[in-house]
Amino acid sequence: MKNDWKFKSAPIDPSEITPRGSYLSRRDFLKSLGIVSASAAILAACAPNLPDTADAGPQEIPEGSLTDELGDPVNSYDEITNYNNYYEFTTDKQGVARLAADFESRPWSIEVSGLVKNPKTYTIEDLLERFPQEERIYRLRCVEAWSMVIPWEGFEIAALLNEVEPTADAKYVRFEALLDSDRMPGQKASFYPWPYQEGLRLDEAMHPLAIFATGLYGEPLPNQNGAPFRLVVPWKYGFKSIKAITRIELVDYQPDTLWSTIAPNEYGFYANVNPQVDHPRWSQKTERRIGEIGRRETLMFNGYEQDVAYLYEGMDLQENY
Ligand SMILES: Nc1nc2c(c(=O)[nH]1)N[C@H]1C(S)=C(S)[C@@H](COP(=O)(O)O)O[C@H]1N2
Ligand SMILES: [Mo]
Repeated sequence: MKNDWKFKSAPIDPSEITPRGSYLSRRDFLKSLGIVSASAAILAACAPNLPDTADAGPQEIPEGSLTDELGDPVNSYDEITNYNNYYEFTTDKQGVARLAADFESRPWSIEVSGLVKNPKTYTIEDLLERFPQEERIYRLRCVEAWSMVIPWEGFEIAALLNEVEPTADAKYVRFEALLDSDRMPGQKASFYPWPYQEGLRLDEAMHPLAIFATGLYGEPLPNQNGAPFRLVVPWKYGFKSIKAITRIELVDYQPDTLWSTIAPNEYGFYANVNPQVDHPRWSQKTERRIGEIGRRETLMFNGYEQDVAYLYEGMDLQENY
């Protein structure tokens, strides 16, 4: 199923529209200029001091050359890395990039435990080596009614879960982010019940659209986007896609989540994108695509309805928001 699986919502396989590798990553771009890889690493580390042409990431991608399966162009690297929600650093979306710039995402390990036959602690290097990384161009729809299109690199959650083998009792997957207020200054705000945590039903986590992201635009994941390892669940509101994961636990109960703990009437466990279910304080019928003027209609399950609707058959989606 995995290899020949195609997006049902897509009229054409996205890889047929925008072949993988049709753009140059910054590393390849630097290579094409004759800059060797050792100095590329140094250049990357010093990027903020470089002139704009070398600084802005893969700006060599012709505008609009990469699209999602609906034909929407990807957002620019600049937009994706300078407008972020990441409360462990700050609640100011335009301030995350600067505050996260010096975050050390190595060494990093991810403990997988609970109701599994093969519990294991992986380093990020293990995961990158073990699971082939592929590109997935997904819409990200924030519960705050803005959205972007992001070219992620990563691998299916199912690949990792199949390796640790959930037991028959496992019903949900619980994800926990790093807890370290020395490295994440926003965690000094004690209003939030840190660490950030999230959860999925096991069948949601096993869905081929649900991935762990390790990169974007062909580069390692930037700190502000959740380096080195985050979840991406494109049919759900962005807050489900937890960044900086350090623990994954298979459990037999519906896990608490940070947002449903703070405001259960506003942020449910399911958090499926749904234009028919308004947030108590605003409408979810439309959204603002970053970089566009005006608003777009919000699509059921963020446009992935044909792929995921079966997961919720017979469920009341007004109740299970
Ligand atoms: N650990 C953690 N993960 C998080 C958040 C956060 O504050 N902390 N914010 C979430 C929200 S609300 C959104 S919209 C997305 C934003 O992802 P991006 O900044 O990569 O676009 O990350 C989600 N994951
Ligand atoms: Mo969000």
